Amino acid sequence: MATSRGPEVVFTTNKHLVRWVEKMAELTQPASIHWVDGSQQEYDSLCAQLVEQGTFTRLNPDLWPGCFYARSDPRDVARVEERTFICSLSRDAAGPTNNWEDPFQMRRKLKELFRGCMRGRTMYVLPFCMGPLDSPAAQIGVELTDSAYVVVNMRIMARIGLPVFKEIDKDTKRVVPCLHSVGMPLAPGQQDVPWPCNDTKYIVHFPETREIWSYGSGYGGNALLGKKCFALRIASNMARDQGWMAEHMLILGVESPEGEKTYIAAAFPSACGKTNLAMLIPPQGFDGWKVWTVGDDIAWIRPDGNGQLRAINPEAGFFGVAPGTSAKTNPNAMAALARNTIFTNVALTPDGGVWWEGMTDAPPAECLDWKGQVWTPEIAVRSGAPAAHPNGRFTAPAAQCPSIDPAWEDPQGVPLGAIVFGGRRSDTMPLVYQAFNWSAGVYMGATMASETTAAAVGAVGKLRRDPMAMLPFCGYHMGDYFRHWIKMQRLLTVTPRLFHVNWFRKDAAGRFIWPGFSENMRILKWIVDRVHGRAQGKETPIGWTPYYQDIHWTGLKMPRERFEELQTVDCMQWRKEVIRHEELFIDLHDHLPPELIYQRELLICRL
Ligand code: TSX
Ligand code: MN
Repeated sequence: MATSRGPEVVFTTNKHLVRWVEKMAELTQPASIHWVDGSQQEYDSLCAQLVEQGTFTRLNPDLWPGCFYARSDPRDVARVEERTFICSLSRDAAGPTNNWEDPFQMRRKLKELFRGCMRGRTMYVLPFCMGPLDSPAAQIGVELTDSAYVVVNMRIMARIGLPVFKEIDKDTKRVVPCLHSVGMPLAPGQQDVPWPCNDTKYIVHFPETREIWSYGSGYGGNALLGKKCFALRIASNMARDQGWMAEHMLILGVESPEGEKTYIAAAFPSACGKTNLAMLIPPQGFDGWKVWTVGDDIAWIRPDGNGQLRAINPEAGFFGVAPGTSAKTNPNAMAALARNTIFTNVALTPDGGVWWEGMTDAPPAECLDWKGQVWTPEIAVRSGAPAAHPNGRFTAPAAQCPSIDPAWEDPQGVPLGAIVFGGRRSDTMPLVYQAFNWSAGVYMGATMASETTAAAVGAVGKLRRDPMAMLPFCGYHMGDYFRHWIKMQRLLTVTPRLFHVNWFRKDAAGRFIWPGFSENMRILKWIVDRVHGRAQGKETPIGWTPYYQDIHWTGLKMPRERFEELQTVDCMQWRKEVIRHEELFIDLHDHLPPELIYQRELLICRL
């Protein structure tokens, strides 16, 4: 198989790009260079090569056509926040919520790490476009990687290959250079392992020069550099400078039986079911209503010529958490991942299929777990070990999702009527409320928090602040980020309405009060009605809440008292909540916009 290509085919006429590739090849010393064309043949041959290497197992084509299965090294299973750096010129520009190192020192350190790190491997030159190729909002990067796993995953998650080289050669957009290595060079004759990686890990962003350097990991957000590194950390810097927003948000469209379409973007921390909401199927009692999916993770949002916010999904696929995904919780995701999907760190069944906790009511009698060990329900009772890693993933093409919006690749993006924040809160937070205005809504997003679950590391049930769900993803000072949010209003003629939802409130007995999932449609409809000025709002100290009679209840038994319990705004709980807002604000105080200080005062007065 030809792995070394280059001079015989001209992939790009961009001299800067060619020179950078040469320079990085000189530094990392790969055995060969492969310019990625993005074709199906190339994808097929890379997958075949990954099967040969033992990285991939081809799943049973009768059950899972076009699907592959991978197990990572057990030391390389998630993003590594403590190894993620924002190397701006000044420490102050990165802010207290990011790890910072001096960019010159970091560059020196990285050069040493990367020196010869691709020996014995192929360096793939992977051009990728975040956003539809023909979109003025799209951005381009080139990832140099020594991982074929990264190349095939990126082919699902982004637009890659020849059309992107063609775009680069137009020279109309700046290219973000991204260097990635698993950090495990091969000596001559050395046997490779299925999942090469290194215990030393660095995920480094240079916001001023717009560069990404990633070393030591082959997993998810550490390695698929278009996603969190580019589309959030680097893009949040571009967005601040250029007057747009790079957000950790799903985008969905609600269509009424009359054909009215309202788009909503929503930010949730992990373990709140973002992907499930993005692919919601309306419940009983919502005949003729439809929810369309534009994206499940990232939104790039900018004002159009009329001062209306429009959003694009910069991604082309879903890199979703598998455990908990089922035909009950998310049939659209199950359909999307039924073919042409890459599964990582889930369980492998004897018939060449995949399984994970929550996929079916009954577990398989026997399978191989994510570590490759024999797993049975009986063994699991004794060991407590799950078959799939809690962060096990599917990489599935967005186009395969049955609810994918007809406009999901519209180069202009979709117009946003509402922005929703949310968190997992067992108390204090009502099911839904609307902010009084833009500033109050920014305060709402800035003070957002979520309780930790077993899926995350650390204590279960601990409240964590996660402003706009961007805490791990904002590529600059969080206080300046709030300032940017406040300033965005000036660019708008119509401001989207801002809401907060909490599907996870519990009663005194510790049970979830709200059934969630499809039933969330009832709340989406109230939000849509508010956007169009059709529903009343009840004024409370924190914002507007729905009246019982303004929620469409057909198909769900929800006694008025139960609903009031869900919507309770308890001033005593809220006074405690506002005190806790101070914890975050104290860290950011010298960069906080005065509007947020003022909003906090107003809230305290109303309580
Ligand atoms: O994704 C969830 N959503 C959003 C769906 C569109 N989950 C799963 C969270 C983990 C990713 C939820 N879990 C939701 C929810 O709205 N709500 C809950 C809590 C819950 C769990 C089970 C029940 C009810 C609520 N079961 C019964 O009522 C039988
Ligand atoms: Mn995410």
